[in-house]
Amino acid sequence: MSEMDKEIWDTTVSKVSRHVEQEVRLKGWLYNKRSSGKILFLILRDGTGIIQCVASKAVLGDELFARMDGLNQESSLIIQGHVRKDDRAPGGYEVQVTSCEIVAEALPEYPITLKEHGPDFLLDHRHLWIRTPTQRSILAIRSEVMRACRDYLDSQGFLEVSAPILTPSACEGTSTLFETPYFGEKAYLSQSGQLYNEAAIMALGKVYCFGPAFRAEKSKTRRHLTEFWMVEPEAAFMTFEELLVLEENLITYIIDRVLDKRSEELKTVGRDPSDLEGIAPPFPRMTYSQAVELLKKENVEIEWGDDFGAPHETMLASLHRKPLFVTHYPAKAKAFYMEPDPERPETVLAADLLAPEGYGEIIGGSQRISDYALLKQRIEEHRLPVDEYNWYLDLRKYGAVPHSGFGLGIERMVAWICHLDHLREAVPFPRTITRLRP
Ligand code: NSS
Repeated sequence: MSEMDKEIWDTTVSKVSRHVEQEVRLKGWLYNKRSSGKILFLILRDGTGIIQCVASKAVLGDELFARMDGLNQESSLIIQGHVRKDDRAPGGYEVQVTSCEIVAEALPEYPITLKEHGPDFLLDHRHLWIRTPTQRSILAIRSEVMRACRDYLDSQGFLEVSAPILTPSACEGTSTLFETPYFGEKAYLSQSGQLYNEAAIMALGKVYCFGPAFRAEKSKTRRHLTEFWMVEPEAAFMTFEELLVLEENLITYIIDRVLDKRSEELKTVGRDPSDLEGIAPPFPRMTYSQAVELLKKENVEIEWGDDFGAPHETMLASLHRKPLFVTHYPAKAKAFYMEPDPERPETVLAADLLAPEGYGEIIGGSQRISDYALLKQRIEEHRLPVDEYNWYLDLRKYGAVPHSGFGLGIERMVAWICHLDHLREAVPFPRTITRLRP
């Protein structure tokens, strides 16, 4: 069988436009159906899209037609038929069924119906809910975002390294650590691969890790998961200024990729692409001190030295259509490893990137301390066990260099792109303080 024949024989809904007036075979699930007694309209979904298949009693025969007519939603099918362009059909194409195989008949009363369900019901049925067009589209966009991260960083000469998940120490503060017994001692689920990336750049130059991160976030917010995915690039000799440029370029690349490859999915989730067009460097910037001034002018309660909460971020980011960099945070509001600003050492060379439309921080990044004595002092000030950080301090003993990196939260990025109300729809199986199942 030639490649072309094979593609026709095992095509997908997303590719039917290439096979107009040809016979194809589609494998999928029954999403909906209607019957006129002699004609059946079967709506088939196959993971790549949805298409209407028209089956007549004359072609299928009485017995198969009756069985098909009685099928429940979600029954699995292999349908063979002729592709026709039809502007009236949803999606613009339909299939005239020539034969049909029922793979498995679904039980009646599929729990997810077209009527409104509450969020808890849907989340309890997340294993089925992901089949619906909107959820499927969000997950397809998520996959595109993740691939875009890898493609962009690979194209810039970064190498992917795998950071450990089981770790003996904290990267982002001890209050959100997940503890687990580890053969007679305690281990923690990784909050970030950053510290290991810092070791890896001294071997490989430019690296990124990409994996799940865990935070026992005690607060119940729309923006926090206890398990989320993060891509974390890190590069030796990269300055703070270069870091911000890398962030802008990565975000722009991701947005362009989704606009290019996932326009159908954006439509399905109800996102107007023009909201995202025009997201291009340079992104606006403001220092933390300028941001505090601005917030005070708007009568928002904040004191210099406080970290921003969701309302602060939302207000600041609403000033622009593009994401906003807030830079030079007070050292005491941030993690232990951040390089002080030589001009104003009570602040650090750190930047958060705040997405517009109330999505808040999507990236946290900084230049890292490269001086041994200062880093040790910061570890002590943060009351972290120095012994566990000796290997990390070693990196400052043997050829320290200025270096920088950041972490982009995948669910925050997807939530912004898809205009979601809550991060839990941006991940296949969300984990929050109140949800471990399914
Ligand atoms: O805590 S961060 O701001 N920074 C770090 O973890 C650095 N160690 C990363 C690095 O420089 N290599 O988290 C980075 C991003 C943040 O901007 C969010 O987009 C996301 O990770 N993030 C989260 N997403 C979902 N849920 C929770 N709880 C969460 N925490 C951070």
